[in-house]
Amino acid sequence: MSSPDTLRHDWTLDEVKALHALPLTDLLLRAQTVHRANHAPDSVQLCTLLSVKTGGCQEDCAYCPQSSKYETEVHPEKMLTVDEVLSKARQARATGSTRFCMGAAWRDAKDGPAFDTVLDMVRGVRGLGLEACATLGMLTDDQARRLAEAGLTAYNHNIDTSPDHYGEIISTRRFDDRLQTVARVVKAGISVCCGGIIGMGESIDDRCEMLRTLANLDPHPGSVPINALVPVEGTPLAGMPRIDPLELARMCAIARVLMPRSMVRLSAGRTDLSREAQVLCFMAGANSIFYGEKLLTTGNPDVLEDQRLLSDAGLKPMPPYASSDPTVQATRDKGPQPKPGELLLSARAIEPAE
Ligand code: SAM
Ligand code: DTB
Ligand code: SF4
Repeated sequence: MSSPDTLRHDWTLDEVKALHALPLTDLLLRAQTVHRANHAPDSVQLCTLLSVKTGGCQEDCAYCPQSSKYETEVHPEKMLTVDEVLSKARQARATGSTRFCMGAAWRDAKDGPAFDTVLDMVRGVRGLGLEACATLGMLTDDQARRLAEAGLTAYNHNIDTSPDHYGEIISTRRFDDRLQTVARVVKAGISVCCGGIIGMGESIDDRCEMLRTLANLDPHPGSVPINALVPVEGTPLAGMPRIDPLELARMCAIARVLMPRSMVRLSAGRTDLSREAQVLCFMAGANSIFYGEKLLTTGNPDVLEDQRLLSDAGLKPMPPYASSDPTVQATRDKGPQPKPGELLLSARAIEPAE
């Protein structure tokens, strides 16, 4: 067994499967050991999502309510204004969130006024003292560079599942297209947020292969969102059974062992998890959550509920830029700087709920 802080990028599928096959208690012990060697064990990063351009997407991702190929309750909306977005970002900051992630239902970002507006949103969010993240679909090198220049901290672009299972889920783009955008984000000096979804009918081997692909990226993604499928009426995956929370904890633990310094984000699906299951995921090395009553179009636990969970478990919100990803650190000094008053506000710890 390698030391708990060694970074490897040569994991084999057999090694990952062997981790998956461990008794959960043994796997949790390994993950905790790695976690404690690399992170403050009592801190959880709070990230807030906002859909800045909802619905009408041309892709056919089988899990997604925003695809125009499926009849769901999500309908195309016009893009939010910079003021609307910054008002939501201020609200998120007031509840203790430190990263604000803006999502657009795009196959790829198109140059022009909409992209320029996103750049203004990024600058505005950074000006509030928050880390800024965006998820806009595929990017060109030049778009990645412009996002970096605007001060973007991180870019979310998930591989979603294994290369083998990918064709069952999405037909309108290739797995390699995703990896290409991830490489462009790295090149531009933006922290990569890249993870996937479980509960889409994939095998255990697919889950292991997905984690292996992420862990063999060099550098490792700065954050790794682990989503449980939110089955949405009207999408092809609407009838999928909910995944076993122990499987989610197992995925968090394996991600932690494979990618010791990355933030492992317990992402979509928390509304179906008990408090105990969520604490198990934190024990397994998850140290980040989406925080706020909405993900992009579906629900997430209430802010008060999450504050109470953290406080009852003796966990505290992580300050901004506390991630050990050097790229996150470097973006702090690039792009718009917050005024001193704004910085103080964002560093304020949330009050524990009564
Ligand atoms: N359109 C961009 C893209 O696909 O990269 C950005 C937005 S897209 C909604 C971001 C990610 O949300 C997807 O890659 C997927 O991992 C996740 N996601 C979407 N719908 C989901 C669902 N129903 N359950 C779990 N995760 C979901
Ligand atoms: C990620 O991995 N999960 C988030 C974020 N990155 C963009 C999105 C989850 C979306 C869940 C379905 C919805 O709310 O539309
Ligand atoms: Fe479009 Fe992203 Fe949804 Fe796929 S996941 S349909 S690319 S918004």
